[in-house]
Amino acid sequence: MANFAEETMAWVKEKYPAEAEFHQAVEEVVESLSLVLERNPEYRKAKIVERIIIPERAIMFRVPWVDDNGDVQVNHGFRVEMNSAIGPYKGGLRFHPTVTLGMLKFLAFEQVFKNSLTTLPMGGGKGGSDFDPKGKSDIEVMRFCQSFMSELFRHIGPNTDVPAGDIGVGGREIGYLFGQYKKLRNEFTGVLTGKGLNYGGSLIRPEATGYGAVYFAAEMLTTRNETLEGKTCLVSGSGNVAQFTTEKINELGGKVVTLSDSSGYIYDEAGVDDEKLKFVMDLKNVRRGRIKEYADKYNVPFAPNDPNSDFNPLWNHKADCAFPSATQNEINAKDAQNLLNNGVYVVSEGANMPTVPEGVKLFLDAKILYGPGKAANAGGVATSGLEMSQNSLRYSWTREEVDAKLHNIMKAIHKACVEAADEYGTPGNYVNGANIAGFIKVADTMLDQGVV
Ligand code: NDP
Ligand code: 2IT
Repeated sequence: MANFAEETMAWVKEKYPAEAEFHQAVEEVVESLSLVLERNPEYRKAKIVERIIIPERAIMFRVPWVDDNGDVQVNHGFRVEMNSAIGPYKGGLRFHPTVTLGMLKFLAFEQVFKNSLTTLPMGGGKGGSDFDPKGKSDIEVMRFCQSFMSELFRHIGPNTDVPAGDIGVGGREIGYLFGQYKKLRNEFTGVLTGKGLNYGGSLIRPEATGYGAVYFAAEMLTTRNETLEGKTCLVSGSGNVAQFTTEKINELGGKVVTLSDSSGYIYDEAGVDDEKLKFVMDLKNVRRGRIKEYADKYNVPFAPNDPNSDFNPLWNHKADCAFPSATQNEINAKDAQNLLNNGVYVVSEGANMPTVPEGVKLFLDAKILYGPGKAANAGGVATSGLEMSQNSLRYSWTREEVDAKLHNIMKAIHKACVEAADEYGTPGNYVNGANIAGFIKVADTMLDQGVV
């Protein structure tokens, strides 16, 4: 069956030569599936893997807008509707200059398995634009979002495709996108998640990805009868996921000593306590400033990114846990080795695919507690699913209710990963566990639904 993985990758690389991140995501999954495909020949016969790899639909469109100087700008817009076997397409929108169709295909592909793991009925999708919200005025962001939605609206709907946030898309952007959708459709409906609390958003949705990644780490630690109490943690990023990862680590008695953005990172040996975290939230969510200001305010070291370095010094500090929460491939092989050398034995990925394959291999060989993104960061989309449920009910659950459901979902995901890893002969391997458990539900459904 190793042949199947090789043949599939040769086909994917030939068909989509420029989509390196997509190759990486597909390769990890097909490598996990060899025994599953051997035990279930009906999946091969029905070409389930090939059908999961090809998006059901990929939409690409022009997004023209006018900047504050009156100059016309134009960006690319995309929505990849990857798989709707188990529910409407569901997944975030990313606004970042690096966005391409291939990048979104990797994210949509990961989303299919992640959403399957959540236990909720959601298919997989992802979209976005190469628009960079950094440095833009609120009005420019609004004009961009309105133009983006002027095309996207005809492809989405509460039972069809439900976008949400991701890098560069938070509450502000979701608000503008929702406003334009409502205007164009003349319909108030739960078509986006991550909405404001006044208009159908769910409590805990902003917190959910970070909280979920920490709950997942805590679950992994329980397998060794340990908790997060007293653990030193490295966190990257300083956006939505990093902020609420930090909040939950603090609540559970851990200490976060690093945060970063694309300019560099801070190291605070005393820990980013709740008061300092409040400063970070204001800095990033309101003033939209750079993390270096933290170093200036609290008199701690800041290291700017060194484009000539072959490792990221953020991952080279003594610690117990790492929560990569910025972006894909932010932990290279050297960083992974540095983490191991520094005593890190828990890695819970808030970001999507933050570790390169050689790094993943190092973690698996070292038998540390390594929770891959599609399991560890599934709390965000799971809580989006809970937002959809509340919108359908025209009701809101309390903070405690949503948090309890999120916590239970993260425990269920952890259990599903452990059981699948055991059943397929790789105990403790959460990568195989997540890929296999996520795949089987989608594959069985596709068999049930026929060749569509
Ligand atoms: P935000 O836009 O809120 O924050 C992103 C953070 O990562 C910022 O600090 C940003 O720095 C940094 N960053 C982004 N791109 C790069 C890059 N190329 N190099 C270095 N730093 C970078 O996004 P989120 O916190 O929402 O997302 C973070 C990660 O979590 C992503 O991988 C996302 O896909 C994943 N994720 C998010 C979920 C959610 O619910 N939001 C759910 C599941 C996963 P700067 O501001 O300087 O660009
Ligand atoms: O990567 C992800 O899971 C997200 N960005 C969240 C998707 C969602 O629909 O909430």
